[in-house]
Amino acid sequence: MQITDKVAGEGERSGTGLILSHFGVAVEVLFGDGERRMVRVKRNSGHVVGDRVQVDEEVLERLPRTTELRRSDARGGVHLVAANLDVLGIVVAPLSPSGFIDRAIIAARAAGLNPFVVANKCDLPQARELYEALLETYQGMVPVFPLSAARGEGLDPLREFLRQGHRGAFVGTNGVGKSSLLNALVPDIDLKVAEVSDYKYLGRHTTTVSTLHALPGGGELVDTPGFRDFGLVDISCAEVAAHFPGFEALEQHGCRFHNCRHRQEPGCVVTGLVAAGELPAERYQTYLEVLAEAEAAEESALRRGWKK
Ligand SMILES: Nc1nc2c(ncn2[C@@H]2O[C@H](COP(=O)(O)OP(=O)(O)OP(=O)(O)O)[C@@H](O)[C@H]2O)c(=O)[nH]1
Ligand SMILES: [Mg+2]
Repeated sequence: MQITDKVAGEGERSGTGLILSHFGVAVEVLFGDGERRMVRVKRNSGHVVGDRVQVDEEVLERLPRTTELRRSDARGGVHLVAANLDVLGIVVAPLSPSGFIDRAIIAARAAGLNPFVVANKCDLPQARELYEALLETYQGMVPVFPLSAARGEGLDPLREFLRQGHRGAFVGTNGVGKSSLLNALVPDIDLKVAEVSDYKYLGRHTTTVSTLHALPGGGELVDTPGFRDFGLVDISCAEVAAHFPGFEALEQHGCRFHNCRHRQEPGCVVTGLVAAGELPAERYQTYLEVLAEAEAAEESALRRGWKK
């Protein structure tokens, strides 16, 4: 599918299309023949980038979604990142906060998306040691692409991966280089990127609206505004354990108790791996943190249910 720059006049077209971007009271829709136009929507319509829609004149109806990726922020607000994705690109750079990758992987897997990690800014001297550790932790569990968007180095393996017809989104904290990466992958777009390239400037919000782009070699990617916390939404404790990166052995060997939370239960595969030195204690600690968050969320959902 080729995304063209032609924008048709309002009210001229009907048919099914794909939401490319969302601007408060209007969405930009791409129709099957490559034409794009803005269609008005209610401010809190709930439509997001990646939604398939049926448009009749000015009436827009959302079609059923195959996937939905949600996250919560530090204040408990729930955000829908995008719809109908099949992969999620988690972008990191030196100084990215820890914890983002694991939560994003769990959320992606629970939503039926295959996560991958993009380790950007490989040109910075701080990157080497950091990314060696990152590869050690995640290689073999999720694809990891170390690259430099600024220098255009290391992009081919990522292009090859996306070419298989994937539709994904880049998520990551502010300033990790999501938009820079999109600009490098799609030569005819010019997304706004932060002016200061200093790796310390991770706190600015440069991108404010999510936008979907087709890659010249195949595949589609959504550039999203950066955010600091990938809070989990409606993820059960069982899902945390099932999707935690490093717990893949659980797929083959179950624990003694089917509802094992991998704390002190006897016959637990995970604590066995930690004791044998096959799972780093640090990784296990991270699991316990995420598990505690999921338990707290489950309990507060229960309390809300009781109050009804
Ligand atoms: N050294 C270096 N700098 C980079 C690289 N990629 C991006 N940058 C710089 O990092 C800064 C932030 O890049 P953006 O692409 O705006 O980051 P973003 O993730 O889209 O940020 P938000 O839109 O705020 O979420 C810019 O000044 C880029 O020039 C890279 O590979 N190496
Ligand atoms: Mg950006």
